[in-house]
Amino acid sequence: MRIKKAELLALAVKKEQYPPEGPPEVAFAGRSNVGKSSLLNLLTGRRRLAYTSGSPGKTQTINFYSINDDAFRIVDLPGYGYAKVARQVSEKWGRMIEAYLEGRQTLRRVALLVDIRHDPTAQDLQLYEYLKHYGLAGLVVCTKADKVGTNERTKCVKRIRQTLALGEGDTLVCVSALKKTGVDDLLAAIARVVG
Ligand SMILES: Nc1nc2c(ncn2[C@@H]2O[C@H](COP(=O)(O)OP(=O)(O)OP(=O)(O)O)[C@@H](O)[C@H]2O)c(=O)[nH]1
Ligand SMILES: [Mg+2]
Repeated sequence: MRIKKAELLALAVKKEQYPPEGPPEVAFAGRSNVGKSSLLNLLTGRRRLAYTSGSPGKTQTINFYSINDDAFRIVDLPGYGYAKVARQVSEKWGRMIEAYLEGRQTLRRVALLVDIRHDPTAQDLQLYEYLKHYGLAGLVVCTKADKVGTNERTKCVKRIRQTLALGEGDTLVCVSALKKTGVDDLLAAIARVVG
């Protein structure tokens, strides 16, 4: 599969702001700064489709993107785990994301993004368990693969698989937005869930 066209459909906080349910959706979730928005730009070949930032907390709304004339959608979620965000704000974000994850009939899968260099955090684990419960788990993306060498990468991937208790049927893909690697693998995995 190739992404030939991508357009922003909606920025949403509340359900009323979601675009009507249509084609299947895949969402990107993970810690702030892990590279969700960068990944969207990488996959779509558009450098500034989604805004990215060196400081965490850039994406604050649920952003719906229509891909290939609405063959499917990619949904860029706000990140979690940003220490400087007040607890009240972070609870609001949690509810915002939960409302989407629980209520969206057309949501097929949530890709959990984790930084390849770090062991998944307690919040990553918590989200992953939650995704399992809702039948949305099974796709993990290790971002910033350019930050580690080949040998290190194997070790990191093994550790991440162990921490998240991934099984044979679960897919793990390594990507680098910087080096533009992993696109084909991830698109293949996405095609399997939205196809
Ligand atoms: N080296 C490297 N840096 C990356 C990669 N992907 C993202 N980054 C950098 O990581 C930072 C955060 O990227 P974003 O895509 O904005 O992260 P996000 O997950 O959307 O963050 P929030 O919107 O805050 O949740 C930016 O400075 C990116 O340039 C990558 O593959 N390699
Ligand atoms: Mg973002």
